[in-house]
Amino acid sequence: MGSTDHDHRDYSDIKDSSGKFRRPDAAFRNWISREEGAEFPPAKDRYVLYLNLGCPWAHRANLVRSLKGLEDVIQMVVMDYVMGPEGWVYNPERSGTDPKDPLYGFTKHKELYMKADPNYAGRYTVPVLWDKQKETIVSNESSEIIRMLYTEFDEFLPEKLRESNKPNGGLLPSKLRQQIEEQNEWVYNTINNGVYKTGFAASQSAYDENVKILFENLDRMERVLGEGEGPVRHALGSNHRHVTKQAHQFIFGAQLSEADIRLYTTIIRFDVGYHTLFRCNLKMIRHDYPNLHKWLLNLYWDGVPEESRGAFRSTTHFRDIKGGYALASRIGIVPMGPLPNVMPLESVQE
Ligand SMILES: N[C@@H](CCC(=O)N[C@@H](CS)C(=O)NCC(=O)O)C(=O)O
Repeated sequence: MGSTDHDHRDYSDIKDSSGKFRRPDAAFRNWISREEGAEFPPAKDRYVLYLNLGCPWAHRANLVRSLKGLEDVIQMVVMDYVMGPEGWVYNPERSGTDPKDPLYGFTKHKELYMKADPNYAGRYTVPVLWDKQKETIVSNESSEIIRMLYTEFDEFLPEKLRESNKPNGGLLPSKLRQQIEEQNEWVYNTINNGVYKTGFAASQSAYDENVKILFENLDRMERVLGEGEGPVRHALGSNHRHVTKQAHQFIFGAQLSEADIRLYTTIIRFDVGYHTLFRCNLKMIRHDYPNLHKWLLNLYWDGVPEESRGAFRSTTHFRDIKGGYALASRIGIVPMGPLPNVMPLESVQE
């Protein structure tokens, strides 16, 4: 294996004996809650989101913070997309990031984990939701952080941005919850984490197996987004025949939900990152998946601004995505294409 100019940590330590990539579970799993006596109650300017702009899991949290309009309620600290030997670091040279940790002056993310728990022995992952008052990590699991952000800070927001006032029940409506959970399960295993299982496969057989599963499930999602099949039919019950093209902008029809958020951060990285650098190269979103591509561009270019509020585009940073994967894949050379990073909306409009 040739070395790169950058001395960075890689993922070669997290594979099993057959060369399969296994993502370890997050370690800090507390919840911010409005309930009386909660250990971590919601408050303005008490919590800080630590992340970088390359990581898809961190992107979920950044996206929901913007979608919800929580920029003035929850502080955000941005690290570099390049890792040092001990994990994520700050880079005073990189525009659009914090030169060092504004709370403690740390230069490495590891130091924040050590402050929370001096005996911590796991990975120093992003995102992290930090409590300035208790000086500890609330959570480092993105799927749980985003759920806290949907509802628990609503008292600090204008009426119309509160989940209880959203006409369709918000990002995780109770009537769709079970279907969203079911979809999260297969999408996580085969697509969100499927690209990592493919890209970090350390044997030919692990790669061959996972690349096939990934594309079978992208094909499945393409069908789900097509008319007449998938969750829209269930969500709308017997009225499914009346679903119009117009109504079918999101995975669950006319409303943006958690399912869109969790899929977006992987699909927007697909052509520019995973296709080349993770060898997920049987097909591309822009050329081979018309429904997924249309769905993606509708989110990125704000096709339904009342739902997406410019948040998908404003939290997507291609420099950090392309640079981050170039290093994570150990190649270290950032591919120029495909260009443009994202196609114009007109390319999918009839
Ligand atoms: N389950 C976590 C996974 C987070 C994660 O693996 N983040 C990666 C970046 S994409 C990371 O920080 N890795 C650091 C390391 O492995 O040292 C979540 O969804 O929040």
